[in-house]
Amino acid sequence: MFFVLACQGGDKTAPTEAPAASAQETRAEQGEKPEEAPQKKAAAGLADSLPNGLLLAYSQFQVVDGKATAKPGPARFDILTREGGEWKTEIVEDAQSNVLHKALVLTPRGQAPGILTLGGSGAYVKLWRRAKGKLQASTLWHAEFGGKFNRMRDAEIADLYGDGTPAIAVATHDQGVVAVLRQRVNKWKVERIDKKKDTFVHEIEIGDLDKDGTLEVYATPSEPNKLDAEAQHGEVVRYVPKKGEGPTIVADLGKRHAKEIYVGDVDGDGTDELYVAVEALTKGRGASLEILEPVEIRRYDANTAPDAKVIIATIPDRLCRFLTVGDVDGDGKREMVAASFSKGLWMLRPGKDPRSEWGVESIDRDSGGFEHAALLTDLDGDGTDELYVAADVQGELRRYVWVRGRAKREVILKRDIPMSRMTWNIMPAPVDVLTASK
Ligand SMILES: [Ca+2]
Ligand SMILES: [Ca+2]
Ligand SMILES: [Ca+2]
Ligand SMILES: [Ca+2]
Repeated sequence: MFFVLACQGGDKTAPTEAPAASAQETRAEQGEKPEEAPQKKAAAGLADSLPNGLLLAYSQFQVVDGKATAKPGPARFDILTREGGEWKTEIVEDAQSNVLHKALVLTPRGQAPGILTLGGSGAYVKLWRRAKGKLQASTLWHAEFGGKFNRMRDAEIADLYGDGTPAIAVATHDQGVVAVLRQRVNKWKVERIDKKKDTFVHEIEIGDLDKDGTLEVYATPSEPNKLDAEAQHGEVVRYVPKKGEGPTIVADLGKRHAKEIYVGDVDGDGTDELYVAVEALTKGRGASLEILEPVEIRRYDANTAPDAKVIIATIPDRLCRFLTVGDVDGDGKREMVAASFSKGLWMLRPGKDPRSEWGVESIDRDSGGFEHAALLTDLDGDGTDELYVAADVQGELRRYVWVRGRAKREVILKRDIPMSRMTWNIMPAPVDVLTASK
């Protein structure tokens, strides 16, 4: 039963240059039961087919004797669509990297859309398109930065130069490189707009906080990740590529740092603002780890001082790696969902004054993950956003819809060995783009 379902959904597509194909074949030959089965049962109100699907970016780990090891397998992204009353998964592996941090749709000027991926170790930005049904990648940028790690960590796409051409702003590890990829006739030109020794840049966001019509790029450089509880300094910096400006520090986080930021007009006043999920200040380690100051969600407007602490919410956890924004109840006002490491999902709603404390309520405590990737998006196109969450601790991809003010959870996918995979990002995409020329 599981196998049949997985076969229907599991058209594994290997990139042409990836030697991973043999590994996949081996797995199939051994008759190993696919570890993941799409959940067939639909919740009330879930249509048999959806016009939009999801792109899920993963690292995966080899399984020995039923247990996940620390040994990474090839990087992977999944294309998830819903057709004929079933969720269907197409798996794409890329052996040139051991992690894909993000997969998203890119439509270059004058070209058909493709799927852009950001890979780590090796660091690759690739664009995937179908040829005779198979997804094949072309490399837009490959780099070795000269440090210990080579990772493309995040990217956002926008018309940064106001010339009608999408540009790709990219964050990398571990030499602080921030780059903008600009479309040229037959290639993408890489402009490095920053570099800093031994620095991880985790996240990119794009918006127009000062409302001058020119887009700004925001990034989160920090000291290299430390697994112990020592302080890790970080900041948020701004670049204005069109004006050649930056980096300019917009948030100085002192002994703390952030891996997650969000830029957008959440409060609906017509101007973008920046939200920074500042990780906790902790003492001790392991079982004696103590949270001195929990996760804070801080707000910065164009005129907010870098050392200001406009805290709109605190989350009683150590880490918060995902903020996602949408309208879960269709009232035209936007909500923010914060996905924290081990304390679940949180709903944040601005009150009368969106520059002071917001309402915070727990959506689901039983949801966790190191990244805990989450996305509010309207896959069924009914005007309200659903919440999609990769609960990696539970090994489930879940969907939440709000019914009479309460979040209702359903499971889309479940894997037997939760630790065998880590979900780094979830992005929406139109089904016709995902399946074009299939
Ligand atoms: Ca601006
Ligand atoms: Ca606003
Ligand atoms: Ca709302
Ligand atoms: Ca919807």
